[in-house]
Amino acid sequence: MRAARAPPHWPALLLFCLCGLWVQGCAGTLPNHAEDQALPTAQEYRSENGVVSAVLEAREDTVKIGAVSIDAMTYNGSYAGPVIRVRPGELIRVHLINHLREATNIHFHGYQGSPKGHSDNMHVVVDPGQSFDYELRVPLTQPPGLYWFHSHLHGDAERQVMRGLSGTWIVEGLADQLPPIRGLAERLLVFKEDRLETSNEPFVNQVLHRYIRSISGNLSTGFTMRPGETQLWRIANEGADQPVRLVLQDHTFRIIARDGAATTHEIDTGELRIDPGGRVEVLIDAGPPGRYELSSPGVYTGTGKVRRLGEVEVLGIPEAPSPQLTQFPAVEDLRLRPAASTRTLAMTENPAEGEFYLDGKLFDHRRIDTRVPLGAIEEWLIRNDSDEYHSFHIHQVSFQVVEINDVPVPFDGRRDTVEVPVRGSIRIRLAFTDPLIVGEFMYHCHVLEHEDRGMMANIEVYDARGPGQEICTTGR
Ligand SMILES: [Cu+2]
Repeated sequence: MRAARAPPHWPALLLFCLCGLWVQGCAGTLPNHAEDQALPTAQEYRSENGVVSAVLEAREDTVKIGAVSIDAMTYNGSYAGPVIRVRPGELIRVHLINHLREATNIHFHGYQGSPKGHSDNMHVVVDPGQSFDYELRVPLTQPPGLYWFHSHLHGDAERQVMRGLSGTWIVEGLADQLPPIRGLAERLLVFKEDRLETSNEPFVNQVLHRYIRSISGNLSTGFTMRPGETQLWRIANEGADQPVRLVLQDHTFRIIARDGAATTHEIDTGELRIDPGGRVEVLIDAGPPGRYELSSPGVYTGTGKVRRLGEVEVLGIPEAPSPQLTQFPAVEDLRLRPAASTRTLAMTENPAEGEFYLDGKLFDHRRIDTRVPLGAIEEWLIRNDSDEYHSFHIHQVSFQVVEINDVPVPFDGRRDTVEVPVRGSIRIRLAFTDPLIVGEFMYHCHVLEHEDRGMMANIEVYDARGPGQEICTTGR
């Protein structure tokens, strides 16, 4: 471990136009590969006596995604990534061994505990051949739901995540908050993306255009449901740069949680959109017997192109759908609290230089960009003063979106990752009220290409009263 990250060396990657990627990437229909038809069993770690212990070996691997071989970086050989299941109050121990030929580290996305020491500390750098013991106490107040962890090494995060260095953590207890979902069949869908610089395979070139979007480690997937059966799908976008759009033919997604936290009510939609780093948890009520296509419409192409991701076959003995959810956990509407400070944040870029900025500055790990006293409720206006897609994410705290493009947004819960519209803005409220988060952490664009190229900043939450003083901790 090094104590701090040296100034970044920019990897010799080509700047990659998001629009161009989607224009190329979404056409065509994938052939059915027999090996695609089942979701692989993830390597799962569960807690014993309040502790979940995982050994994660970061290494280079050649992995098969459907019929396509890619040069991957994985934890323990699994491209889809391991899964850690934990409950609030328990301890996560991860022994990271770096077998790569380059440095790496791990960020636990959505973790609302300490950013210091061996916890979710972004100043940790694990050099090749070295190891590091992460130890994270899951706060009792951590919302139960879906989270993920990934490499967060500034300058290399996009490439390492694209090649596979991520996994999933699930905080158990969602059914305690939403009892009608107890006992439902549960599916975990992990989306990742990779792009190959070259390929000799016509299928990869002509159908995939060398853009490998995978679903739980496969090019496509398929599974069955009974007519009327309700399932819980937990869907994570662990891709580096791209939003995921998802449609299940003739079916509705009943959103019950987003970014690991229950929403304030059920939100029904025919099409999911998940920003990079984002997660949703949805209920699906299976329709009449038949085969239904799972697909991803293209983003920004305007051409209506669709990538087929698999299908759900509905067959067997009918079941009664689970009842509508009427009771959701109480979450405070942060608009009802006075904001101690209002800040404005601009996302800008210089395409000619391949540089991306927050407030006109490239990231510098030695610089604290924002200082916030513990206990503050703040309002941030985040502007996208550029012509491309950005996604805002902050470590350690979730936030409430109150406006998009100056239009008020109905309160429906907290997020930790959200799109900032092109040439538009979002206004969010953040509660820096939990003493656990005192320390330094980061906020950034979760298009990791942009983060690597500078669109990130440091925040310090400090305890103005000094350690050991009473601080109001309501308003999470
Ligand atoms: Cu961005």
